[in-house]
Amino acid sequence: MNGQSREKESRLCEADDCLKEFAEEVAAGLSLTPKQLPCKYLYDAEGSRLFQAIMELEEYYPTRCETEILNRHKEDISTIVGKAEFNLVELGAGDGAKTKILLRHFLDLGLSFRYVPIDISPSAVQGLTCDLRKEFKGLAIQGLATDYFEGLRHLARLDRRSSFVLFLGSNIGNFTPGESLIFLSSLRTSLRTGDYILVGFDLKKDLNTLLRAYNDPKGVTARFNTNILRRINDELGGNFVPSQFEYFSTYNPRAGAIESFLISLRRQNVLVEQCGRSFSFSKWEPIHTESSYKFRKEDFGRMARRQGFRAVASFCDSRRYFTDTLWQAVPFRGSGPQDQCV
Ligand code: AVI
Repeated sequence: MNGQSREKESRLCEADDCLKEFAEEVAAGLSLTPKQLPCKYLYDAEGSRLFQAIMELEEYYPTRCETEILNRHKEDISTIVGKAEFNLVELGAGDGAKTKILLRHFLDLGLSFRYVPIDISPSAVQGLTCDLRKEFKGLAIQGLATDYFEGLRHLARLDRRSSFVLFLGSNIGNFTPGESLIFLSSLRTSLRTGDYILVGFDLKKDLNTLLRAYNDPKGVTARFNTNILRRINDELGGNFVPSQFEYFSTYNPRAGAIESFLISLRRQNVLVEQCGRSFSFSKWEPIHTESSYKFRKEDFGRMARRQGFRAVASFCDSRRYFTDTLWQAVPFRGSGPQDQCV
């Protein structure tokens, strides 16, 4: 086998592995009570396109808030992080619309960096890479389509330049509190002392604003969530009828999260061939598709300290809806990363 066919073969195996994992996670999630599906599977090509449409909605304030923050504070950010050569690594890069504000600013300043966008959707990474190559001649860019945790392993293997990691859009809010701590601790382990991260947190706010953001009247958010059923049909041989499920999203004040569901409108059985079985739904039974946690400043100050970071600066939009917080990796307490949670 020559080098090219070996590479093709290994890509096919990777795709097979991904499909197997998808089938396993769907089977596990639909066997739970209450049923759930991992929200990372919302982002195939169509899901990423729908999420971009969400970001343009008037009701979905986080994108506009973060755009305002980056425009207002790009100078503060570059002054802090831009002293030496660095890798600008973005986890969950999407269409990179907000990141372009920083890219343009860093290039105008003549900073020496390479951009490494990482996203679970191959189509998003491809589209972004093409788009940036056209828009920013001379930008060094090395995209990667994978999930966050594989992205962190890649980050740990990058060259010896320092890293500046972007984790914007309150993507961290899609983790449970426990998952956030595991994620931040893995992120800290992949970094070197002195590296920086910029993390976006959506803040707790009045309920109407929160509820409107996830219940837009055009139904884009409903389509975004329902798309996961179509994806299971296409990729795993499912026979979901998406119109027999209704999207429902509400704020759970005890969890501090918007929680989103697809609710079965009738009693039904759904076969998913790749899972090798069918799943039964009773009338009004929910599938939990996504949680979007909202934060208070005290919450993420504590998270930073517990996970080996020092909060350097915090930037808010004018309505105080959203914060981008800049953290620096500090030496672990004790003898190693395992000692940090004390
Ligand atoms: C990507 N993530 C931070 C979005 C959120 O707000 O939880 C995904 C989203 N779901 C519905 N609208 C937006």
